[in-house]
Amino acid sequence: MTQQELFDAAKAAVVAADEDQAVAVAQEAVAMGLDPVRVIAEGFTPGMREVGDLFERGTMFLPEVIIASEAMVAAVAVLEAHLPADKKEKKAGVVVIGTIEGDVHDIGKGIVATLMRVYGFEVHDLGRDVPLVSYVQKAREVDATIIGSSALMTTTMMGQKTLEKLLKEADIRDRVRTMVGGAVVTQYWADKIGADAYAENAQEAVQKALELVAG
Ligand code: HCB
Repeated sequence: MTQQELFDAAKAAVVAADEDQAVAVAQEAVAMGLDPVRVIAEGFTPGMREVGDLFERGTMFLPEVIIASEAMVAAVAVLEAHLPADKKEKKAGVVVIGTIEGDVHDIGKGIVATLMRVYGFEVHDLGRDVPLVSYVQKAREVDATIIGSSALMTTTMMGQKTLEKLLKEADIRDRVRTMVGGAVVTQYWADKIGADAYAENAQEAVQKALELVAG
């Protein structure tokens, strides 16, 4: 199997909501020595995007989306186990990350958190459906450098705007950098609410996080 064929097989397994097949493809990728980050980004993630399109068009229904996302999570777990362990002696920074309250979408946020750990960040993952005040509390507690929030719905992205306000009210906005992401979020939205960075995917999230701590 070529690399491109494997990416196609990964996408197909998620679209077919076939967990066994998705795990088998992930294991094959490991056996082939492929970069786990590329397999997630160029194989499984496009599959999940296709699932979203099918759901939107009414040709796939919520129970199938749930099974497809379980297939993706299982495959990503296989690949994440093969990411290089963080061996950096100096911490890149402290990150608090979570999916905004009211939102249960956490696959992408989980990938971002994992990749940030690989790049030497100390990551505190608050999970999903996270009350806004929890970001503020955790950031204070661990003296966070970066707060990353994820929103996949137009309703919950409003929480990212409120979070900016809460951080100012708590008087810690000038001590942390904020990064926003998630399917519905854009650079325009980040600029509009005054977030310090927007990342379209996990690799970009790491790159922007490194720039934020450097700058
Ligand atoms: Co869900 N859902 N869903 N869903 N879902 C979306 C998000 C829609 C866009 C689908 C659609 O209509 N086309 C839509 C939202 C529409 C909108 O508001 N504009 C939607 C809806 C409506 C809903 C429900 C309301 C459906 C219902 O109940 N009727 C419900 C929400 C309930 C709730 O949250 N209160 C719901 C439920 C579900 C599940 C449970 C079935 C499942 C989630 C499982 C889980 O996450 N544990 C699910 C899924 C899987 C999706 C889609 C199909 C895929 C999301 C995904 O995992 N993508 C999604 C369609 C889509 O996104 N196009 C659909 C793959 C990951 C890897 O990409 O974008 O999340 P990502 O993350 C990237 C990137 O954004 C960035 O890096 C990540 C890695 O590369 N990033 C960050 C993410 N977070 C970051 C944070 C940072 O700081 C920086 C970068």
